[in-house]
Amino acid sequence: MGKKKKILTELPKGNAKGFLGFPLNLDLDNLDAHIAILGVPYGLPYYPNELSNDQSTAPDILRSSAQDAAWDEPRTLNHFDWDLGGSLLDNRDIKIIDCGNVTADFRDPREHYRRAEEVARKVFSTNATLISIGGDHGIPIPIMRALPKNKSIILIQVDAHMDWRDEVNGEKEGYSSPIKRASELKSINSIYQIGLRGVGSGRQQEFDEAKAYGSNLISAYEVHDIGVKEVLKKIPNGANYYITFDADGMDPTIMPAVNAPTPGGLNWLQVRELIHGIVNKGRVIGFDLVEISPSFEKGNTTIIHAERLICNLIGAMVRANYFN
Ligand SMILES: [Mn+2]
Repeated sequence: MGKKKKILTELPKGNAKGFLGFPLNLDLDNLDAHIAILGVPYGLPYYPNELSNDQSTAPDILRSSAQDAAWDEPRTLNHFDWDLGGSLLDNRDIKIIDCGNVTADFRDPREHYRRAEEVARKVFSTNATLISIGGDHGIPIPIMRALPKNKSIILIQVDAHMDWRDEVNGEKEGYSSPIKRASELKSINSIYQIGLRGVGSGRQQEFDEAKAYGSNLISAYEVHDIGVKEVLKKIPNGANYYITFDADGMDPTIMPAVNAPTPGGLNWLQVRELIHGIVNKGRVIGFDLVEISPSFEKGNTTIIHAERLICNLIGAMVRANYFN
């Protein structure tokens, strides 16, 4: 008898379609895609009741509540998109697969991260770009562990918070620690943290550690002051990039569904310009969008911005000739 095969991902709950109507396919060993979309619902909690937190519902809600899902025809794929100057995939032969959501084992909360890492490694090994939907800000920890070791990667974080805690309540892989854990990875060669502001879990010691590492800390106020073009000039060209995008990096007036709404965040124009700018510098090999807490949503505003953000990312990568 062979070893029972682990089920790494599962279909979204209910009758949800793949994100933007892209085909759902759980066969990760035969992945045939330029871009893989993946739900990663669960972080590692600081309190027992936080495992199945509000953020864990975001992948399915993004699939089912995106504007595109409300239309009776797949407009996003076929209609002219003014953000991109044409249709999403520019009439090119680009394959996008929604790989479903990473499964969990309630008897072992860490198993979800092991599976997320295994899925991410499979995707990266095919050279597809991975777009992960969280989940809280713990979920990039296993995904970044799976980043190819033979490429030097620049990490770009958009976030109100530094996320440099070594541990909280003994947990080293929760949502306050992704950048600290990234700083320990050999594959990450430099870090740019954009949108910092307000008060979070970080203290003076985390600030000092981030500075000692050489992380490039760019506050939201600096972005507002000097503009995105100047911010982009600080980031080297011609590299591989991994982008981790915390929804609270954007202003809470346009992304209200977050646990830590903080005034002064990036606006839509800034975020759009930043994403297009990074995509055109080199190659984005992975992106995650985390920390959407749907119970705080106001009028689908957060989800619509999230959807547009991912469409701008995809459309920019296609036009930068990533896939042909
Ligand atoms: Mn964060």
